[in-house]
Amino acid sequence: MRALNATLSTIGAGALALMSGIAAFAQDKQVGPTDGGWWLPDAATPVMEEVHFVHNLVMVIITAIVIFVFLLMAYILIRFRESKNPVPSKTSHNTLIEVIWTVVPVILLVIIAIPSMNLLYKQDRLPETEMTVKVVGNTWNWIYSYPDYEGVEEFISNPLDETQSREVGQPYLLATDAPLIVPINTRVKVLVTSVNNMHSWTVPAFGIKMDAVPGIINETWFEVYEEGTYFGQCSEICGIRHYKMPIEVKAVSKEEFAQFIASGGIPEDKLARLDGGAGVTAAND
Ligand SMILES: [Cu+2]
Repeated sequence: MRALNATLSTIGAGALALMSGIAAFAQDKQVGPTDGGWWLPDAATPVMEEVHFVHNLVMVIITAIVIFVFLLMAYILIRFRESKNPVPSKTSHNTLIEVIWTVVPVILLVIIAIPSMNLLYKQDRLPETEMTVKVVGNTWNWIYSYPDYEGVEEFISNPLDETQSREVGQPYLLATDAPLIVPINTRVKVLVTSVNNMHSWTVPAFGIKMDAVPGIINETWFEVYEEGTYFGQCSEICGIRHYKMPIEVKAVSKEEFAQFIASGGIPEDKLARLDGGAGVTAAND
């Protein structure tokens, strides 16, 4: 699947793929929107790889259809224009053509439907997961916790303002004071809910967009391949500061994650590094 995806992506976005390949060697890999970016973000999880595959497959099919219809229309306009074809044909029925224009779209729909259904199933059905994180949407921040581990407090992940983002060298409206920390190569179950209005926990590189609804716990999963910082945003139109609900997930090695949990699961507090920073707040303060 990865190899096929790579080939399809190269057809569509060769230059972009090359650029992100170079960026992957950077020390602290950051995955989020890029200036002038026009393709999907690099896949960081198996689900996103499949999103890429289905997306690229549909792109190839619809491009072929558009080109075919365009050429057919051009041919008809030129070949059957009034001056060239003064006596119009009275034909209104051709069985072979009718069979073709019914059967070909059905075949194309089946070709699209099979991987689409597989993808929906993969996104919806959780595999055996190795750990759980709980994500709570709260107007206007996210609350993260690790229910599997005792003595690990839940914490609030607040957005950084423009000056703070610049000072820590991370993108404004994507950077937070305390990222969600997860280990790489680990299947993580994500429980998503909200304490007030509806939000949506969306991390494009993970292929995740899960609604956070008060009174309901939705679940999804991811398994990150590579260490790095992955950015997302709330993507529900939840209110006036909707656009200020960034999501930052830091994928670290399993050893680093074990250390993080052993030391009480206290997130790296970026605000503490800045003058006048309020510091990370435990959610139950
Ligand atoms: Cu929101």
